[in-house]
Amino acid sequence: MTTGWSTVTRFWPADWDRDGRTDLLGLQGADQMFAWRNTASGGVPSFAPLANLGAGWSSLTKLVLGDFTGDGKVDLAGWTAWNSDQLYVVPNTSSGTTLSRGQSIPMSTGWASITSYLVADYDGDGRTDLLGVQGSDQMFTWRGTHSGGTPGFTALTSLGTGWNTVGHIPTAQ
Ligand SMILES: [Ca+2]
Ligand SMILES: [Ca+2]
Repeated sequence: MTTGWSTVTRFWPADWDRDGRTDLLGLQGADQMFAWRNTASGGVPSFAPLANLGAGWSSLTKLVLGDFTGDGKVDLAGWTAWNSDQLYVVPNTSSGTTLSRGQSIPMSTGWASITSYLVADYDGDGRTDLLGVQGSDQMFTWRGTHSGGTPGFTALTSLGTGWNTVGHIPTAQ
């Protein structure tokens, strides 16, 4: 495929333009996000030149992917790495073959004590929820309540303690 990947520190597969083909998102260093649109055809893999999704990503930790706005396009979420513990949603604003992201949208606070979390539609209503482990033992859920393209989550609900006895839950560390 392409060269120039030695500066990419982390990357994620995600269909960022929602065309049914898996694209790549990658952090260059800690701060700059790029996206490579999948242009595969006829069984031959290929990628478009990188698109710039902006800087400032080092301020967010524990990035996860999910459709948090309800438009069918996968978004990013993470919480501030220092000086506060606020969850942000970074909406996917891509249109056609142009990859882009919108301004980060602040959600709830209180995330500093969450050690790992995952994305799932836990209540089966079609909206993406979050599940997180506080410390190693207590699990919480935040139900997704997005409406009209605006992301939202309920206050947390406890799923009880004893989760430190359960291994291998796939979460964002
Ligand atoms: Ca795609
Ligand atoms: Ca979305």
